[in-house]
Amino acid sequence: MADYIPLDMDGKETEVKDYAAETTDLARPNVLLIMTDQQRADSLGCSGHPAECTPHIDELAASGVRFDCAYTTHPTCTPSRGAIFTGRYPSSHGARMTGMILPETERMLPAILREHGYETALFGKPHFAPMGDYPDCPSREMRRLWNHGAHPIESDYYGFESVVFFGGHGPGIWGHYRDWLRERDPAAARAIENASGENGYIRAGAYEDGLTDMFRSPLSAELHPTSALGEMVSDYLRRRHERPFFLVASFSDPHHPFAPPAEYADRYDPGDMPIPVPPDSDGFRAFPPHFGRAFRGKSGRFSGGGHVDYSAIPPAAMLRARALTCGMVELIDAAVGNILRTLDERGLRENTAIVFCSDHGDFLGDHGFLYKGPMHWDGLTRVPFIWNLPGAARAGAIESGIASTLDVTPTILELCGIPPEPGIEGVSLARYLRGKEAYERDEALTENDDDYLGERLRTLVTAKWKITAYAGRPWGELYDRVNDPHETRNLWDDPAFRAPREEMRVRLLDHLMRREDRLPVQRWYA
Ligand SMILES: [Ca+2]
Repeated sequence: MADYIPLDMDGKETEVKDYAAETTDLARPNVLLIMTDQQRADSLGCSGHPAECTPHIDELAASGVRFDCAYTTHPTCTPSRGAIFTGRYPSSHGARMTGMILPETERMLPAILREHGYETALFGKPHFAPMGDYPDCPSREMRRLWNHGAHPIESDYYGFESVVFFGGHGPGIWGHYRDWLRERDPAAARAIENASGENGYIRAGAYEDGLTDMFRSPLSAELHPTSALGEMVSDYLRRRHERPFFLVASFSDPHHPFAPPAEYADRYDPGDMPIPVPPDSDGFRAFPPHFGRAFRGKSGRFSGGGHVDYSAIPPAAMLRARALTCGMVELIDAAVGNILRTLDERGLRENTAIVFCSDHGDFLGDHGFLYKGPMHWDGLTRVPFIWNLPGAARAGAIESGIASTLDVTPTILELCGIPPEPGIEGVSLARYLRGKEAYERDEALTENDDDYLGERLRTLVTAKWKITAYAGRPWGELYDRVNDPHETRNLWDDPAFRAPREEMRVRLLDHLMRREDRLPVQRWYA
């Protein structure tokens, strides 16, 4: 790849940088990527959540840069995670929706870093392949294999030299966590194994107003997978490392079930939670047809939550889901605090770049929905995104420009002094983070191929507008983000907004064409 000069989105040769010189202030940094699953951007104290349950993550933001308008590339696990670890949109890396295997031919960030001398380790949930027990699926993450004693992932998984694997959600998580639990508390491990139900969920202590996936975890905070992950990552940091590390801590929470340990479950009063955006009073008639059908539980199926009749969920249960989520987020924050303390104790903080993000959000009651789906409102598509670089010029900054988790891979490569790979579609934030460049990104794309529903949608967000176009459909969505921040009025068919709709449609088309996959690379003229 040495002779390769990458092209930017406009097809121009990018500036050839002196990467060695760029990294002198942070030579060969360690990188710690902390990820969560299905966590909203507004769930943090530093982003304005009134519960203020995230003091440690807030500290990362206070001494780093928090992107206040960061968007996911896809609102479900595997496509979004694939984009975070390749810098390529789901339509380019190939895992277009969850339930697919991320192609192993993709150039993954850990593999590139490993080639450049990094030690690469992942703790927690990868979800690069399906986790369900599909008989014909060769996935190494599937529950049945692990629960029958196999350990199909130990090392060499998508460029990670070592993997401590957690599969699934809730207290019934499988993988190496089960081994840890068996050793730590054999009776608790047996109880989990005997009670595991569909999807590995264990239901215990359900709330009277709740859905079946709102309950108190039967595990104590100390034995909960979130705490276990914090402890395992801290143990890793205490070990001696001969090489710089790329370490991923990937929490399975606050993804549903809404099931924090008992002592965290009742800590937040549902009555104190921010009130969700109400469902459309007109039955979603001004929205694409699947919105109203999905709300009434009549959509058949879609990726994320197509099985639920949302119209039957009482508002009190939505507030309960929010309060339980606060409990899960607080436990994540405690685990992050554990990891940060260990970094400090080991003297690693001054040479470790830290990133905090989530793969996507959760409606959590907004517009009457829970979980996720092909409705790209902000609760789902906007994510926490914090960069904390030692000695960085912008400590404490809040960047309100549009950001994308597509930029994780190119940014980490540049921070580590490694040239960009062909095919990367994100842009590096490294120079911005170091205070050497102004912030430039002004739009972000969220893709969604929902094969269950037969919808292919693409959303482009700018400071002023959000547009969603549907392949082969006459309908779409247009929201005025400034005057309608809760996205309650779809302006797509409003004649008064025809001009901005067409401008945004052209801008979306231009973005799609400029970022279309550039692989394979042209090597010669003919
Ligand atoms: Ca997810």
